[in-house]
Amino acid sequence: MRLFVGLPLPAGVAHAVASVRDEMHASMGGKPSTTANLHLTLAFLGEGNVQMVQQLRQLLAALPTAAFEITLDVLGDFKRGQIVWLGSQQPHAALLQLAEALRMALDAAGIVYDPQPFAPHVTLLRKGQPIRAALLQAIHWPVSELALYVSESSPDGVQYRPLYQRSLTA
Ligand code: 2AM
Repeated sequence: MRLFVGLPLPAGVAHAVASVRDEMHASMGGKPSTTANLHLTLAFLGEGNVQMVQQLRQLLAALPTAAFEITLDVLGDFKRGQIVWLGSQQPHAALLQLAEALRMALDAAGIVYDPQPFAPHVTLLRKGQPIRAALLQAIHWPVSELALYVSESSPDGVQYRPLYQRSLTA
């Protein structure tokens, strides 16, 4: 099982992000994320088993997390357009704290994750074109859910399926 922890987008936010994705896809091609797959990765865990999923459920349930809001207002890319994403001009302290608390809990539990520095973004499409970072009309995202996902491949493409989901409290 290929696992990661992320923030799912509520339907209204996913809809707004999907229209930016569609514009980018129309202008540069590439392989768009499906609307259902849109999310922000907090930690990529890689291969895991059932026992690890159980451990992760407990770990995520115990995270001290409060709801917060993210503003998505910047379009950018990694690896010269291999990943085209939507992110935030300003870092959000609550988001960085949540990612840090998660990483500390994973460290304490001995669960290995991709150690690259946290670079919050929502992937719009892959295999696109290099772009110049641009400001967009802000999309306000009230973050109120956290999920453990499994990445599953099928003939229809990759699907990110939540195995566990919890609310963040207001
Ligand atoms: P993304 O966050 O840029 O979209 C499942 O593969 C998800 O985990 C994807 O959203 C993917 O990219 C993210 N991810 C983060 N680090 C990864 C890594 N080292 N390998 C694969 N996917 C990774």
